[in-house]
Order: sequence, then C-alpha cells, then structure tokens
Amino acid sequence: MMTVDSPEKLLAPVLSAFWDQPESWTLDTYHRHEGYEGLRKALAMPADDVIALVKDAGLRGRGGAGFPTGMKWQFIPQGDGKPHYLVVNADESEPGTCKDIPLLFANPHSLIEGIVIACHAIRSSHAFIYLRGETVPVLRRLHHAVREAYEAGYLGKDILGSGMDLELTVHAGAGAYICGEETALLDSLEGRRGQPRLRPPFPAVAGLYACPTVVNNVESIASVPSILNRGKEWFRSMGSEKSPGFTLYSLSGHVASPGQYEAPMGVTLRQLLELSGGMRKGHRLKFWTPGGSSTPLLTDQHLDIPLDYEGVSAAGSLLGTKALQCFDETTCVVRAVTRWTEFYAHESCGKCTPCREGTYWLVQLMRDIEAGKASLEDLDKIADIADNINGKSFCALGDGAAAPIYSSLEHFRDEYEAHIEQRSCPFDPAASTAWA
Ligand code: L3W
Ligand code: SF4
Repeated sequence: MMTVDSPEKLLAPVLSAFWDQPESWTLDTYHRHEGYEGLRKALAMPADDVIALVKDAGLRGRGGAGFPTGMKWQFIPQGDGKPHYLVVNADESEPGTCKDIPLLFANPHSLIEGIVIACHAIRSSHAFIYLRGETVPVLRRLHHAVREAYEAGYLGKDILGSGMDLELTVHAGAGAYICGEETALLDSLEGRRGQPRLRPPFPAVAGLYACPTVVNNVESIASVPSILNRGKEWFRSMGSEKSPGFTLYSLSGHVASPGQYEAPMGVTLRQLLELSGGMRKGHRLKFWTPGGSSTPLLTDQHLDIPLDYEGVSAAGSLLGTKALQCFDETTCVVRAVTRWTEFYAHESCGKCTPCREGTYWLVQLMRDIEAGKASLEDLDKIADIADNINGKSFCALGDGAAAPIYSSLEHFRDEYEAHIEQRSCPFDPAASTAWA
C-alpha cells in the first residue's frame, strides 16, 4: 500500500491539472500546458518506437478491462494494404462512471493530441470519436476543439509538415449502454443497430468496415501525450509494476465531496476518502463499487485494498472504470441492487437468452424481495439465475448484471432475509438520498 504523510500528496493531476482554469478547453490554454509537444516528439519517431514506448510505460486501458494499450496497437497488422482505424470509445454510461465526459468537457485537446499520436503509431488516416449523444454540451465543445485542431494543422493534410494525413470524425450515439461494448459500438458506427459481434475476430483483425481497428477509451488515449512528453520512467514512477501510472477515480454517492480525483494507480478508498472529506457527516461506509455497478460490491472491510487491477481482483472484484460509488448505512442494499438490475434489464440488447430472459426475471424477483413479498427460496432462485447469466452470456453486460446480485448475497444475505422475515423493507427510504 502507498504511504503518504499528507492526503494532498496523493493527487497526481495530469489530465485534470488545469480543469479549473478559465477556458480550460481552448487550444490557447492547452498550448500553455505542454499542448501538442508530445505530438511533435511522436512525429519525429518511427511509428514502431511510439508503440514500444507506450508498451514499456505499461499504460493499461482505462475503460474497464485494463488491457495493455501498446499491445493493442501492436496487434494492428502492417503492410496489409487495408485502411486502419482508431475508434475512441466515449460512450461513457456505466452507472457511477463520470470521468471521460468531464475530461472531454474540460480538456478535449488531450484526447485529440492522443488520437493523432495513436494514429501515427498504428498508421491510420481516419479516426472516430463515438460520444454519448445525450451530452450535447460536450459534443459542442468537442466540435469546437476539433475545428481548432484542424485550423492549427494538428489534423488534416500533412500534419506539422510530417507527411501524415488524418481525418477525425465525431459521432454522437443515441444513448444505449450496450454501444459502450466495443463491437456493438462498431456496428452502431456503421449505421446498424448496436449489438455485440462474436469475438474473435477481435477489432484489431476485423473491426470498423471489417478493417483492423483499435478501440480505446477516452482516458487511455488522453494519457498518451504525457508519456511522450515526460517518458516511461516518469509514468512508471507512479502506481505498481503491473498497474503503473496515474488515473481518474470518480467518487460518488454518500460522500462529502463527490467528483473526479486523479491519483496514482493503487491508492486505497480510505486514502481517497481522507483526501476528499470522507463520508457525509455522521455516517459510515456500508458498501461500495470499485468500478461501477458491473463490478462486484465490496464493503467497509475492503477500504485498504490497492485500487489497481491486481489489488481489486484479489479482493474478489474488478477495478473496472474506477467509479467508486459509496453507500452509507442508511442504504438498503436490496433496493440498490434492484435499481441496478432494472438498469441492466432495460439496457440488455436482447441478443442472447441468458441475459435477455435472466435480467427480466431478476427484476421481478428483486422487486418482490424488496417489497417483502418473497420467500427464502427466492434467494436461491436469484442466485441460480445470476449463475446462469454470469459467464454464459454473449457479452460483458450479462456478467455485469450478475455481479451486484451474487456479491450482495455474499456480503448482505442477512439483509435479504430480513426483508423476507419482516415482510417489508427494514429501511426508511426517506433516510437515504442515494436513490431519490
Ligand atoms: C486482440 C486478443 N485484441 C482482448 C482487446 C479487446 C478489447 C480489450 C479488452 O470489456 C470491461 C467489461 C465491463 N486480440 C484480444 C484483444 N483484446 N483480447 O482487449 O477486452 P476484454 O474482453 O477483456 O474487455 P471488454 O469487452 O473491452 C470491458 C467492464 O469493462 N466495465 C464496463 C465499462 C463500461 C464503460 C462505459 O461506460 N463506456 O467503459 C466495468 O467494469 O464489464 O468487463 O478492446 O478487443 N486476443
Ligand atoms: Fe445483448 Fe445481454 Fe447478450 Fe450482451 S449479454 S449480447 S447485452 S443480451
């Protein structure tokens, strides 16, 4: 575990370094903070050296899975005669996750610079940003930044006299959670209904328009310019051997100061709470998610696990999107899980039976349990349904739907039983603000 004598020293503001400055989103502001210097360095390097640098730095995908970014770039076959594409997944919609949208709003040029560097590395001349469509102010700001980048010669023909050409298209999705799954996103981008494709082939082999495609998260790509600027040793000086670098943690729920906190990988929730003012006054942590509702719930017993891929896995969960949703003792865990389950049932794309049917039945049973109308056998039923979804569905949405069910049963079975024995919810809904 990381030891610090003062909580403020935990902060490692790179992407968020100037979010609070006036007009932080403009090219002028970005230029005052090393803006596009990483690109100049990258364009002076052979493409393979850029890939090697990002690989050696150890940057891992910040969208949920933690796949090594440089390795993903290296998968793109070279000399194949096909177009290569970079697609940035900006369809942020995992419950509790709120880091890519604020990043795009406050510092869009870090993403655009990262895109040009990545396209130089994988030898692509067309990139796409697939943005969550409801975020209209972000869409406008992104369009503005893209226009600025074209005018300054960072996009378009012969970028900075290097001979590299790159077109960047911003596409607004229609607000379906499944379109954050990389292959559903590609189908949606091609103009079809967004539903996951069978993998393999992975997008690196057959992605957009059946061509080799890198799909990366916003934060992953926006982190790349700093690695070019400051080097792999600097990046590796933060975090751990297998999970190096800094990242954006989103703190939400019953905390005193919700928001985005940029810190080295491997900090703990206890440290982040100390830094941010803790839980709301007079209350204590009951349960939390390390990476949105798709990652198994943890409890106050897990406050000291390192928030990196290894630490969270060892505790029986997943780091996911680093969306730390914190709930205090006023929250009914059955109610919280019911709301999440309703979300997954609503967002299930319907392609495969375990998820389509399973999430429907989970909602019916969870509503009965919450209302005190269920029996103890119904607890076995929800466990059985979750077991038939988890690992047996076509994509990760199914696993995500099962996660709150089995983890809440593991940690809070007594609370489920109390609903059944008392034939009502033992919590006063008015006491909790989390689900208002
Ligand atoms: C080439 C291989 N490429 C893997 C690539 C693959 C993908 C990446 C990771 O789910 C998780 C999920 C959510 N050749 C490859 C290969 N790749 N093997 O590596 O792949 P994978 O399958 O490990 O994960 P995934 O399908 O990308 C992402 C979890 O994140 N999550 C949700 C996040 C939601 C958002 C959002 O709101 N937009 O990000 C939260 O925990 O459950 O487990 O690129 O192609 N042999
Ligand atoms: Fe669709 Fe759910 Fe199956 Fe994924 S798991 S393909 S979201 S039905």
